[in-house]
Amino acid sequence: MRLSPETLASLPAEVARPLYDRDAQAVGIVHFGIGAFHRAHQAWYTDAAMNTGDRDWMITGVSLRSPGVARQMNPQGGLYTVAEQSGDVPALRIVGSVRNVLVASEEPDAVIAAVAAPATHIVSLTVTEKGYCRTASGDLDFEQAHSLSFYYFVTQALLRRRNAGLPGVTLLPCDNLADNGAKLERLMLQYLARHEPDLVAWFEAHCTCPSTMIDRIVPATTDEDRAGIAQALGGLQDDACVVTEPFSQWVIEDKFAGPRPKWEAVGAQLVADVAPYETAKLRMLNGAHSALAYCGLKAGHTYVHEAVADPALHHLAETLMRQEAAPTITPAPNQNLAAYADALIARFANPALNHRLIQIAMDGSQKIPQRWLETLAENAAQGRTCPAILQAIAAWLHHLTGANGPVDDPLAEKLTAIVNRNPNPHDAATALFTDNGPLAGTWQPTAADRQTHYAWRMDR
Ligand code: CS2
Repeated sequence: MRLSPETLASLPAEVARPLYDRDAQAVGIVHFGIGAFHRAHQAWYTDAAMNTGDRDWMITGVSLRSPGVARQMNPQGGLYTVAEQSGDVPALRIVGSVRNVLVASEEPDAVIAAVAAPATHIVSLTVTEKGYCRTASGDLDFEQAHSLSFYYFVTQALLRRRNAGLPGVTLLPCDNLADNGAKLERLMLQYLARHEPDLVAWFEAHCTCPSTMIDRIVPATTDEDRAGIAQALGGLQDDACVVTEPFSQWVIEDKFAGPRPKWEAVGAQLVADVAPYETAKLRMLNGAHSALAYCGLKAGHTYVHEAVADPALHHLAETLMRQEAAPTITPAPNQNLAAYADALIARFANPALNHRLIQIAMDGSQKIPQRWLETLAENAAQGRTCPAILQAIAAWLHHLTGANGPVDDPLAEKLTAIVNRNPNPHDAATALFTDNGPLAGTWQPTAADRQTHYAWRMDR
């Protein structure tokens, strides 16, 4: 038996469930990229908001290509479990905010209709860093942004909205990019200027793209997780369940084109400027995560909690966060970066969360600029080097040799070719980070850096 609206009543009493009448709520949000992260984060906040009485914020999820999530969620009427893990017994909650999942490659018209529907006010995105289809210089890569990208679907729907005299929408990016709202707005405008120039002025007048900082550690769900959750659900199978940590944070720029859920009533922060939170999160949490991933894999570890328990890597993460990243951040008045670093180390150490280093290691080319290179550049401008990040770069170069298995990165071919052609790490770094290299533009190794660490055969 699967978890579904019909079987909901038979769940054990300790499992929390939606307090609202799901069938009586309209869809107000269309979400592109309905993976585990969205289910444990924005959909979870939205469910909580509806639990407090907020109405009509059901979510239609969209997968661009893969039918996997639709197959998991639609037979369950969109219901799924969020399991918060920290000790032995996870806290379980059934989330009810997802109405259905559409697969864009199979039913493109339904996706356009969902975004164009009068009740839809927000189009949110977790399409990963590479899903924004950017060139190395940050412009839209028109080859990638083709008819199966969110740009296409949103544009087609906005045309319909404008022609029908409907209001615009808020485009809400929830991916780990610096200044994600401004970036999305710029890319979207480039897409429109090329494909629907008549829509540019309407978009500027009727749509907004707030920036957001989103945070919750969500490892990929395993078969073992699914088996454990089925047992806790009294035998009901949940193919769409997600496992996460108790912590979550969402800081949102208060710049909406129309109505929005009262997310602030359930823990989100609506602020005028997201930048200090976003910068701290990307450079400290994600920066340390990526360093632990590449250095941890090199040292033979599998999970984040194992890597951070290794004294050398613990020291590396501490140094990166406190001595390299934190000095580049101007905190918001209520933000304490030392306390933030303490909390991050504790979160990484959560032994109940099997967060694989290899999951974090993927798509390095898309992550490294905002996680490491901006920190390196800002320190270089002050005449400082960053030995921890340089060591992490060395470990990334090592990863690119195929040392940890096939390289999962949209630029894999280019990156591995550079590393194989340049066995000397200094040459490899020069080819990657300078001139027309795939990561050129944010930082380039200085003379002092060259004397510091990054030799991938060096010991950690
Ligand atoms: C991780 C993030 O996979 C990764 O690259 O660093 O997904 C991280 O777990 C989240 O950003 C935490 O909010």
